Amino acid sequence: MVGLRFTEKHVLGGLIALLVLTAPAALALPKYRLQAITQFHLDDGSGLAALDRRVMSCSYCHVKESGGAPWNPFGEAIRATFKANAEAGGKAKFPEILSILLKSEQDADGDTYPDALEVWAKTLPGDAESKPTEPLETVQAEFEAAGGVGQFGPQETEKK
Ligand SMILES: [Ca+2]
Repeated sequence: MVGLRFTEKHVLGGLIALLVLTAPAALALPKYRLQAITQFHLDDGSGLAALDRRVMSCSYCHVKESGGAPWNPFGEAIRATFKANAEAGGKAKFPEILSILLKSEQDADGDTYPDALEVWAKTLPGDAESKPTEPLETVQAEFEAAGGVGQFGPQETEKK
């Protein structure tokens, strides 16, 4: 009996290890998320960290916290930018796509604050419930004074 319990323990341990290895679907595309965090300058101990335990939640672009389909309006805007670029014969990668999208001055979630402005204000561009508290004109002026959309261009290190 002692020997059997020993074996059961091992089987159980193996199952737990398997679950730990296969469970984090949220980490399916960590590259995109890490790239966006860097490109959006979100790794500076800003207020966005309060929205998730890790600086940028998967729900920044996805509907579900576990990532994957479906996407929220900002995630869909990224997908649409990828599609338009490919259809035009472009081969833009993720950092360039983000830059193209933010420069296009779209407002994915329709809360009147353009995506680039929300990225800079550290609110969620794919959630209309999340937006800056100051008037649009004020935030826009502060954003331009701080360098505008140019600061969200593809990072130099990614071109190497
Ligand atoms: Ca918005």
